[in-house]
Amino acid sequence: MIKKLKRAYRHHILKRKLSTGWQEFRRTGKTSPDTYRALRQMFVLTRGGYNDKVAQEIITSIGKERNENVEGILGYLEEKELKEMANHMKKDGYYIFDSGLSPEKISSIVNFALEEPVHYLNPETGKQSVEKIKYDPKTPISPRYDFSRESILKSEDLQDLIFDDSLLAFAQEYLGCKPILDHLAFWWSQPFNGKAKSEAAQLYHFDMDRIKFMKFFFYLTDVDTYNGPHCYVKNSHTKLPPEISRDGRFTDVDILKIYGAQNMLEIVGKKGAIMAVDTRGMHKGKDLIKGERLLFQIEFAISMFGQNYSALPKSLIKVPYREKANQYAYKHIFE
Ligand SMILES: O=C(O)CCC(=O)C(=O)O
Ligand SMILES: [Fe+2]
Repeated sequence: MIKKLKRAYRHHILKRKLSTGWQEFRRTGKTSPDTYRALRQMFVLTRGGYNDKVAQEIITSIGKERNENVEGILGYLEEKELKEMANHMKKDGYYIFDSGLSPEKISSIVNFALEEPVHYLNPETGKQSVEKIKYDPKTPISPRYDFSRESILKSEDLQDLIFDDSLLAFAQEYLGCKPILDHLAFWWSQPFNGKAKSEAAQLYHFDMDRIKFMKFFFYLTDVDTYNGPHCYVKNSHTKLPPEISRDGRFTDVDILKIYGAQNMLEIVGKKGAIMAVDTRGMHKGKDLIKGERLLFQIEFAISMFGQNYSALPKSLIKVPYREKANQYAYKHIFE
């Protein structure tokens, strides 16, 4: 009884905070750290119910654009095929595409990632370095090396993916309304004796940056069980089980007990592989035993409400995409 009352009180407080937060967001386009914290707490408290309800309202109010015969990196797709693929993802929480990046594109992106200076996760402090270094495959100093979003935009190949019509169309089918590009990430991973696993996203967790979102993952190196496959718990993107009653990181043993081995997937793949993942579900990158992994990631959401990332300068957009960047899907992260 006391527990129930406590929960009701907490729910009431969070609801009030979020309602104020939404008003502020409508006015300013920004979410305060306090509101963002409330979003994460409400996600856990309602086991995702709050997100589902608010998402439905947003989806209805924004609506969809027609996806007629889209062409892009995922191939030439009719609406029916897009729907089928998105339905698989709605069921499982992830989808692995048949098509992938061409060998030319892969080597061009890898060369870029070997030349462009990168921040690294400092294993002592658990923070990202301010300085940038050149990634050296032979001298590991960290489990993870993240390119800044400004660096990402220097690559024309990556911009081709960021502005790809087929990815956008798939995101719309999955999310249910016109999607917004809301985040980009690109990083190298190396073995590092299991150090800084939490900061390197190598322990199971859920992401909760937005009300509803999804990520495209691109493997730029061959990924097997030893060099950091993305691990995903099948069908964990729906209601949170009662055992997951907090935010944070979870051990493999916790996850095994709650979801069962049959649902714990290691997504291995050749370089060039493309997948879509709803990382509201439980996931991690497996820490590496040998080799390396280079991964590019594009995130789409239904609303920017949530985590605040600084805007990116429009001037970084390459000529072919300057016009496109003004469209609804892209304009939110550029200024
Ligand atoms: O490294 C991975 O495969 C997972 C990274 C992760 O947690 C994320 O992108 O949200
Ligand atoms: Fe994550």
